[in-house]
Amino acid sequence: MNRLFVLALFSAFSVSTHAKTVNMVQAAKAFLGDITDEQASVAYDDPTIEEENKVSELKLKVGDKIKFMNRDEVSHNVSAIESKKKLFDVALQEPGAKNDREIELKQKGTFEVQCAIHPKMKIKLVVE
Ligand SMILES: [Cu+2]
Repeated sequence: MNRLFVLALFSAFSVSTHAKTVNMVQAAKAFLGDITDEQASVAYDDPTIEEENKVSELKLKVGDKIKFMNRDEVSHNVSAIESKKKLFDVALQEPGAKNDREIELKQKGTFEVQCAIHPKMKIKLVVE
């Protein structure tokens, strides 16, 4: 095996092992980090859960994934845009685990993740 091949193999391996999936839970009309279903079910009545887990900025890499999990009592409609260019569109997502959507990030940039229904739900997403 030549050295370049070994290096290429190593880089491919390290890229795939570093890719991660971040859970974004929609509860109490906010994007919350990795909270349990039990926390999500009471988030609306317990503002401390929202305060402690609210995500307003995310820094990820190309190849990483975001799993949108609607644990709210209402539907959400999440997309990510940069200027007018769309990175992804989760579209209308009803509550429940069966509607979880995993999005792979395929493009670098600084995007705004937002919900079309709830303008206050926003995340600044930086993909490197
Ligand atoms: Cu929403």
